[in-house]
Amino acid sequence: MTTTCLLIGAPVDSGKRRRGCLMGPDAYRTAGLEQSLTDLGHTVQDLGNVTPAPFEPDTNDVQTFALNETVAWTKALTKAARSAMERGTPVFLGGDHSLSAGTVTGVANFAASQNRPQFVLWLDAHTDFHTPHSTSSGNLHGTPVAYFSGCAGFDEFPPVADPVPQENICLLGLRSVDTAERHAIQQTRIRTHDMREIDEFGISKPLTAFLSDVAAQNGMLHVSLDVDFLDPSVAPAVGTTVPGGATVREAHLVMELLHDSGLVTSMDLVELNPFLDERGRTAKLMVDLAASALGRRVFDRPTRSFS
Ligand code: 6HN
Ligand code: MN
Ligand code: MN
Ligand code: MN
Repeated sequence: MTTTCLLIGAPVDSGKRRRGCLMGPDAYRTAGLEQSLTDLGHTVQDLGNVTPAPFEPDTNDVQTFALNETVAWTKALTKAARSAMERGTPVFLGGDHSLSAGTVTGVANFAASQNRPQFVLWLDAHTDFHTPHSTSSGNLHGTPVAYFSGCAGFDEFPPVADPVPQENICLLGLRSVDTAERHAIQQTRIRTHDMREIDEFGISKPLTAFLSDVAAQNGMLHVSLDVDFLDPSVAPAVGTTVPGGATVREAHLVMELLHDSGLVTSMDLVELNPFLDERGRTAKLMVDLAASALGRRVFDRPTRSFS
């Protein structure tokens, strides 16, 4: 199945203090994302980079760093995501994870217009379930899941028209969860799968269970891939490395299963900080993973018959 893939740069760098994610979109372009997807037979359009809505300079960065800028990005990306869904399968090139406050609310708004439920697969070491009130780092890249699922405490942000239902959210790869997030998430129906579970039972088990539910409800599926889902030994270009992450093969298997499912309707590639990369290896791995999600495979797997 070929797809119209829309590459949309989201050089958001306001979600944390360490700079560099603004270079992400160009790193993906340099690593050959467009060609990789074209080689799979897809129609690929690079729509360039989104720019934030106008915003007042942030003067008080104590409780939440760069709040106005992040709100401005959220507004612009919600719009960009909503309209891209009319035209194809958007792949958002981050940018830090605060961008998903915009992309997910935009795609969920489109799903609602189609009377279809929105689902989100969150591939990340972290839950990103803080609110602007619970965060101790003040870094808003740690908050998008709470925002798009409709939690209170985001008064400065646009209201969320179509919150993603908790039971439609699957967090996979967890290994660094702050106390406030742990307490909050345990009160929800969000599906959480930590690395311990993945080690013991394999990564395909929770994923295929989730995908069956998406399919059964004719859902739309947004996949948000944080670089730190991967083990830092294979993906060093991220500011929030946590040891014990997914291997190259575990990550590819996730992407291959996603492609086989035919359910993915939008995707984010987030948290790549090219300033921290080693000769582009993390950018290239992320491009390869995106290609797997869009159908790259070593061999077709024909049904074998023994007669
Ligand atoms: N990410 N929980 C930490 C914080 O600062 O709130 C880390 C957040 C990481 C954000 O994964 O995109
Ligand atoms: Mn994240
Ligand atoms: Mn993370
Ligand atoms: Mn925190």
